[in-house]
Amino acid sequence: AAHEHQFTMSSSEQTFIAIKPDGVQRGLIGPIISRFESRGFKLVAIKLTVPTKEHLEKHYEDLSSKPFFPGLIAYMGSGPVCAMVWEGRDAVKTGRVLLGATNPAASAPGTIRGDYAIDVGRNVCHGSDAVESAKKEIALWFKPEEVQSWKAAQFDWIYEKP
Ligand code: IDP
Ligand code: MG
Repeated sequence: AAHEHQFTMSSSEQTFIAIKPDGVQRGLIGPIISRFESRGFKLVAIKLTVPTKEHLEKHYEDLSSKPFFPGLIAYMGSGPVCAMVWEGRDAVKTGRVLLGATNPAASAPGTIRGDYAIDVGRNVCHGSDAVESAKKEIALWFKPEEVQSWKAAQFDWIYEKP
């Protein structure tokens, strides 16, 4: 299915985006949401939540052996996170482009991390790195009924073909 997604023009690909505690504290929920909205992506789920240590250890399980892992878990659990699901064509890949590089020092101006962050350990926003991990993350952060299916009135003005 991951393979299939890469070669279709599906406008219903979903990605998990989360504004981290520093982004929430710094008043960046609005500006970050605006970038996804104005690009043409559709918001299908959103909640403000303080994730537990167990939840974060699962979310970042691939990084458990990294030296920065304990600090990462403490940072991510230090306050509310704005968890979201955004939908649209190539939402995963384009979401990562909107985010910029993991290290803000390497992120181009115009990207979220390139405009709002300096330190890799305070990089304001998370985005899934692949369609498969997006599916896993969405299932971890949201119940199926928390993800809305709706038709955006502007759809035909954003996509030539569905
Ligand atoms: P990503 O968020 O761009 O996908 P990952 O490699 O998945 O980057 O790392 C997850 C998060 O862990 C990063 O967003 C960042 O907050 C943190 N992180 C990654 N590398 C470092 C590091 O070298 N020092 C401190 N924190 C790091
Ligand atoms: Mg990652």
